[in-house]
Amino acid sequence: MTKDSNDDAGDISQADAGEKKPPRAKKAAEKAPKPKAPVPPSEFRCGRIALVGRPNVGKSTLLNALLGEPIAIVSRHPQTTRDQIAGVVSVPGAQLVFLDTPGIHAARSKLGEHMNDVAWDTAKDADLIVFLAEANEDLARSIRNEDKLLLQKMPANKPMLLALNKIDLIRDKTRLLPVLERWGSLRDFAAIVPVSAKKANGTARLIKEVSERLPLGEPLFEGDEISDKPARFFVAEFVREQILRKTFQEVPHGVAVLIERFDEAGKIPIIEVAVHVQREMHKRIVIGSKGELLKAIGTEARARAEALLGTQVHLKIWVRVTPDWQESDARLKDFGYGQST
Ligand SMILES: Nc1nc2c(ncn2[C@@H]2O[C@H](COP(=O)(O)OP(=O)(O)OP(=O)(O)O)[C@@H](O)[C@H]2O)c(=O)[nH]1
Ligand SMILES: [Mg+2]
Repeated sequence: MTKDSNDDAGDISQADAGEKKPPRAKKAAEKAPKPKAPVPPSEFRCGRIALVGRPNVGKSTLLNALLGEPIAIVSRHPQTTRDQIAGVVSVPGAQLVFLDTPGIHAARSKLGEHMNDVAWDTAKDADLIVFLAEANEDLARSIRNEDKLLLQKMPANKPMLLALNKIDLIRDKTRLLPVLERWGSLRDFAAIVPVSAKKANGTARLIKEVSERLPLGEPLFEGDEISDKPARFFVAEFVREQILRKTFQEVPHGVAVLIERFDEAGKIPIIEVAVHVQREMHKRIVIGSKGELLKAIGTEARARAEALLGTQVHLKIWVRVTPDWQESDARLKDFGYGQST
C-alpha cells in the first residue's frame, strides 16, 4: 500500500451530539411479521439463496427490496457489488438468507476474477438459486447470449428460480408472455417470477416461491440480524457507492475503500476511511475542485451511515494512491478481497 505523506482529507464531521439509537437492524426486525400460530420447530424452513446473474441486472436492488432496507449498494455501473452479502428475510415459518453476489462477467483483472469466484462459489454452496435477468419485451432480443451461457454453467443439482427484473420498463405487459415461455424452454425452472426490484413488485411472490422450496432447518440468524456483514463493511460500501455515482469511466472501478478507524467509544462514533485510487489523476478527480466532490461524497455517505447506525457519526475520508492494487494478491487481501485463485 502506498501512503501519500500529504494525504488530502475531507472532514465532514457533524458537531452536534445526539442520543444513540438502536441499530437499524433491530428496527427492521421489529417490523417483521409475527407468526399468527407458532410453527413447530420441526416444520421450520431455512436456507441460503444465491442471487446470481450478469452485472447490472438488479441483484442488489432486489436484495434491498426483499429486505425492505437499502443495505446493498446500487449504481448504474456494472460490477458494483464485489462481495457476497447476506440479507435475512423472516416470514412465519421460514428464514430466507438471500445472498447478493457480484455480477458474473469477463474478468479483466485479478479483482474481477475474484468477484466471479465469489459468485460461482455462492451459487455452488447455496440451497437454492435465483437467477436474475432483465426483462425485454422484444421477443427476438429477450434472452442474451451471456445469459444462456451463464445458465448452462449453473449447478444442475439444486432448484433454480428465474426472476425476470425491470418489468416496470415494459409498457405492454402482455408481450411478456411469449418471453416467459421462451425462458421456460431453456431450463426446468422451479418458478419464473416477473419482478420490478426498483418498485418492489413481485417480491412477495418471490419470497413465497422460495420459502416453499427451502430445506427444513433451524434459523441461521438471530431475530434482529439482517446481514452477516458488520456495520463497518456497509459504511465503507456507502462511501464507494457515492464515488460510483459521482465519477465516471475508469475512476469508479479503480476505487477501494477501507475503514481505518471505527471508534464507537464516545457519544458520536468516529469513523476514518481511506479511499484508494489507482492514479494521482483519479485522486484529483475524487477530491474535486476545492475538495467539493469529496465533501459531497462524504455528506451523502454519512447520511446513509447515520441511518444504518441510528446515530450521528463523525466521518473523515482520506484519498490515497495505490497503483495497480487490483492486480496484486497482497493488496487484494489487505483490502478484504481475499485470494483471487
Ligand atoms: N427500471 C428499473 N431499474 C432497475 C431495477 N432494478 C435495478 N435497476 C437499476 O439497474 C441498475 C443496476 O442495479 P444493481 O442493483 O446495482 O444491479 P446488480 O445486478 O447488483 O449489479 P452488479 O452489482 O454490478 O452486478 C441501477 O441503476 C438500478 O437502479 C428495476 O426493477 N427497474
Ligand atoms: Mg450488485
